[in-house]
Amino acid sequence: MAEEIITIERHILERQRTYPEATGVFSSLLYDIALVAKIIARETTRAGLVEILGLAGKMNIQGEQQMKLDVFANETMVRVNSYTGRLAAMASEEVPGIIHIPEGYPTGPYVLVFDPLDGSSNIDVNVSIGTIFGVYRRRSAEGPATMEDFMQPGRDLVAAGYVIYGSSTMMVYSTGNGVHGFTLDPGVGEFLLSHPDIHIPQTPKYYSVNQGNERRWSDGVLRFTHWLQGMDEAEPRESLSGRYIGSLVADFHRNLLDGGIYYYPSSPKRPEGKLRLLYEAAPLAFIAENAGGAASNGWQRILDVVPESLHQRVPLYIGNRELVEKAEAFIARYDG
Ligand code: AHM
Ligand code: MG
Repeated sequence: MAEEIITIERHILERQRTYPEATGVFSSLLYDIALVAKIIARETTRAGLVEILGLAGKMNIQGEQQMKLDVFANETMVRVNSYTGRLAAMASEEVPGIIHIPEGYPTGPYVLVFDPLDGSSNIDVNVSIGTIFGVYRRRSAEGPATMEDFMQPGRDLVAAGYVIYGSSTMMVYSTGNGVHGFTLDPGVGEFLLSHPDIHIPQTPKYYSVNQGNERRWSDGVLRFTHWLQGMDEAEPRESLSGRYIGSLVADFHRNLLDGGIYYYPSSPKRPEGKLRLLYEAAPLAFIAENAGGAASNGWQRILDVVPESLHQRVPLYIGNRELVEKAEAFIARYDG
């Protein structure tokens, strides 16, 4: 019998039907994000052709130079989602403050957080990049959204996901009911269900960390890494293979499908770590947990960390639960 072909639209709608009280706003929001993904994917694959590469000359809030494609991705997300009446506001890694809905347009019950184009150092060299997003229900009653609407821990996410622009474009999302992956058929412009109900494999294969930072690691991180490499004499194990792309989405995606751990620890140079809680760590932690994995900042579950500011950073350990717990154990023992 032939396999069924399921578009992301149908998948989202069918899930919605299992919630009789659902108004459809949330489903439409997810579909809007899929549209943004398609537009960014189109632009990414044409990047070298349309001379879009290079620096736009602006600095973002993190003091980094923005690539043109970052600006494009950010603007696309904002333009698609500003006028639909589904959102109360947005927050982006590329924008300092809350992105409000323009005056005169209706607001909705959700807020959207996103990293429009993650792994931007990889754009110029044709290596995979990604988009990360999270959706929360607004907390304030009505009118323009407030900071309170964004200072929610990841455990309160109603949906999260990412898009990877790789050898093909994939969108992976969860609403807390399994993790599902869709591959873009560029010919018809549809995301088709290719990876239903993703579970991180029991046996991990890879560890992913920027080994170039090794001299700045704490004892705990160093010893944990030696353990992953099978070099811990007290507790020998089969060594994992090292893989590091430097695009969080791509590194996370590979480890989700093949098993493994990604980590970006804190260091004296970056005491808070590098990655952003709201735009990167929390949404991917939501995906990881829903796929049977885990995510921690080294001592606390990422989904329990309550943000105090929009652009807050966190150390991140994410992937197979057993490995994340082991990282916590090494950190507690040697860095405590
Ligand atoms: P970005 O949001 O500015 O692209 O930074 C986040 C990226 C992640 O995708 C990646 O895992 C990490 O930074 C790589 O950092 P490093 O080059 O320090 O290893
Ligand atoms: Mg990023």
